[in-house]
Amino acid sequence: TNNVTTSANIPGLFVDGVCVDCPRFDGVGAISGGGATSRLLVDYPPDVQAEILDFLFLPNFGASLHILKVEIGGDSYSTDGSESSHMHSQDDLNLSRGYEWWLLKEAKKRNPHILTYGLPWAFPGWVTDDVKNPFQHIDRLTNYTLQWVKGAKEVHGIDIDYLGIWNERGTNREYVLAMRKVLDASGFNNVRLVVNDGQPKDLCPLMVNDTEYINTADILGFHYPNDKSGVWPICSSFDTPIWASEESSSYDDLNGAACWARVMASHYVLNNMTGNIMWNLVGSYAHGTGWYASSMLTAVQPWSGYYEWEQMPVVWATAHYTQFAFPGWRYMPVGKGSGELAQGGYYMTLVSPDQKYFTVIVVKISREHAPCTRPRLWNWSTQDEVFQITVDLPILSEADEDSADGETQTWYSNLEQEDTVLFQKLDNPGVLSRVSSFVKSSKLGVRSYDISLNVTAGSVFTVTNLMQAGNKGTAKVRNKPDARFPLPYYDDFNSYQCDNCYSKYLSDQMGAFEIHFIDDGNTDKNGELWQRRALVQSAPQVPVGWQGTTKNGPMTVVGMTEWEDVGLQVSFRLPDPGTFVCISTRTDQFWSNGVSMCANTSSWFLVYGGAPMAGFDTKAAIAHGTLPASLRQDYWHILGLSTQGHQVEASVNGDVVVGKDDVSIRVGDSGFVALGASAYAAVQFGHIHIEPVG
Ligand code: 147
Repeated sequence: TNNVTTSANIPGLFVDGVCVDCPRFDGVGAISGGGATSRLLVDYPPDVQAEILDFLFLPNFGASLHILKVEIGGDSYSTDGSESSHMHSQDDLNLSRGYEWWLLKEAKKRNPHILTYGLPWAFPGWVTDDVKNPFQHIDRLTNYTLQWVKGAKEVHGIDIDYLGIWNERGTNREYVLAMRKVLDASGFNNVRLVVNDGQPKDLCPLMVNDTEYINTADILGFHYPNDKSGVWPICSSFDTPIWASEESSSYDDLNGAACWARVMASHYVLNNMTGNIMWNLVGSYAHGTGWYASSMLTAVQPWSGYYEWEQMPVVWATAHYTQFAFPGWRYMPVGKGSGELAQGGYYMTLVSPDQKYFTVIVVKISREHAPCTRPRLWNWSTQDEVFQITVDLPILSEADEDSADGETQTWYSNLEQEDTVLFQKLDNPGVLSRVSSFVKSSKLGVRSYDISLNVTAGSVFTVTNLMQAGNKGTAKVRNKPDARFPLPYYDDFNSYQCDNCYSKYLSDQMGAFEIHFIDDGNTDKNGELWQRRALVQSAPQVPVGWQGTTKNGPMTVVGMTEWEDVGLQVSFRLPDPGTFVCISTRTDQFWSNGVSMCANTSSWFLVYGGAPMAGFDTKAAIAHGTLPASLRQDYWHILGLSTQGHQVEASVNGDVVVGKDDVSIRVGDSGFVALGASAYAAVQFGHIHIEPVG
C-alpha cells in the first residue's frame, strides 16, 4: 500500500447562496430499446416482474434510475429485435403498441420524478421516399414524432422530458429547428431536444457559428465518448450540457459494473459531462441475439421466473450514484471538490440545491478491470491510497444546528473481486469479511466532515450526510433458473385480450408481428369458424432501417439458439398471390442461416444455410416445386418443417414435399424457430406449434 494523501477543500464558491461554477447534475439513466431489449420482461409472472421493475426504478431500493430512455419503435431491427411503430402508415395511429408505454408507466408509478427520453432507431417507410434518409419530408417526420409525444401525454399521462433525433445515423438541422417549432406550437415547450446521439465529430464542427442550431439543441448527447480525445474543445465552447447519452454495452458482471462506475465519474471529471445513460436497461432478449446480457440485470426466463437476483453488480454500482444524488443537484467543480485521485481514479462532490446535503463519490478502478465495450482505454496505473477530503460548504454550519448534524454514512463496493466482494470494514480495517457489493459501513455518526478513506483498487465509496438515503433492496421472489424454453409450445393467438399487442415469447426481428382481431369469416373443412384472432405482420412497407437488414422480409423468432431437432407447424393466410410465407428452424436473428420452408399461392421452396430470400433464386433452394392445387388466399393453410440431425421433413397442408431422405443438412447446426414473409405484406398466422423431435 502506497499511502498517499489527496485532500480537497471546498472553498466558498457560493455567491448569494448559489454556486455559480457548479454544473448541474442531470442524472443517471438506462435505455430500453435499441432494440427490443425489454421484450421478454413483458412475459414474466407479475410478482417477479414487479420486483425487477423495483430493482430498476424504485427510489432508494436498487438502481433507482433518474432517467428512462426508450426506443420510439420503427418497425425495424435495432440490435435485439424490432419494436412496433405507433404509425405503421401515414393514416395509422395506435398509442398502445409495444411495451415502452407500459414500461414508462411502471417507472413513473415507482418514481413520479423519473425523467423520460424518447429516441428512434428506425422509422416506418412512409415518412420518406428514400429508406436511407428519414429527413426527406420534414413535415411528415415532425408530425410522426409529435404524435408520439402527444400520445405519451394524452393517452398515458406521461410527460416526455427529452427527445432525440435518430440513433447514431445523424441529425438534420432543418428537422431539429422544425421539431422545436412544432413542439412549442403544440404546448410541449418543456420537451428538451438531445442532439445527436452519435459522435461529437459528426455534430460540433457543423454547429460552429450556427447559434440557432446551438441554441435549439438543449443537450449534446454522445455515445461511448472517449474521455481522452474527440472534439471536446468545440463541443464545450457552446456551453450546452453534454451527456453520455449511451454508455457501457458491457456485461452485467463485475467488469461491467467497474466500467460503468468508472465512466460516470471520468466523464464529469475529465469532460464536464453531466448525464450518463447505460445501454441497456434490462437484458430480456434471448441468448444468441446480439449483446446478450449487456445490461443492468438479465431476465431472460419468463417461463421459470428466474432473473439474477443473487448478484446484480451493475445495479449496485449504479446505486452508489443514484441513491445519493438527484437531478438538479450540483457537481462541485474540478479542482474544488471534484477531481482525479493522485494515484489513479476519480472523486466528485455533489451538493443538494439547498446545500444542506453533500455526497462524495470516489472510484478507483485499475486499468485491467476498467474496459467497457468501447472506446479503447488510454494508459493509466492505479495504486492504493488514502484519500482525505474536507467538506466545508457555507450552509453546513447551519445544518449543524439540526440533530443529525455532522453525521455521515459510507457505502462501499469493490468491483474487482469475483463472485463475492471483500469488504474492508472501515472501523476495523484489519478485518476482511466476505459480503456482496453496496455495503453500508458500520461506522456511522462520524460527526465530522473531514473524511478519510482507504481507497484500494476496485473501490467505490459513497460518503454522504443524507442520512435517510441508501438502501440495499432484497429479492423476495427467488425462483430457480431453468434456461430451457418449455416444449411443446402451442399458441393459436385466440386467448389474447388485446389488439395490436405482441404474442407471448415471440421476438420480432424485422417488421411488426401483432395480434389482431381478424374478420376472416372463414371456416374450416367442417364449416366451423376457425378462429377470431391471428398474428398479423403489420408493417406495410420496407422501413427506414437502422442497420442494413432490409434484404430479408419481416421475421420473428422464438425459442432458443441452442435448438437443433424440433418440429414446427404453422397455419397461415396469404395476403396476395406473390408473397411467400416462410417458417424456419436452426436460424438466427438475421435469418442468415438455418432451414427455411416457404410457400406462396402456387409454389414452395426449401432453403438451407442462407437467408430464405435467396431461395427465390431457385438455384439456392435445396428443393422446390409447384403446388398441385394452388393455395386459396381466403383459406388457412399449414406449413410443416422438422429437422432432426441431418434430416429435414417439410409439408404443405399435410402433404410431405421434402421427405427425410430427400436432402441432407449438417448435423450440429442449431438456432431459433422463425416465422416470416418475403415482403412487407399482411401475412396472417393462425397458430404455431413446436415440439421436440427425437
Ligand atoms: C449502439 C446502439 O446504439 C445500441 O442500440 C446497441 O446496438 C449498442 C451495442 O453496443 O451499440 O451502437 C453503436 C455501434 C457502434 C459504435 C457505437 C455504438 N461504435 O463503433 O462506436
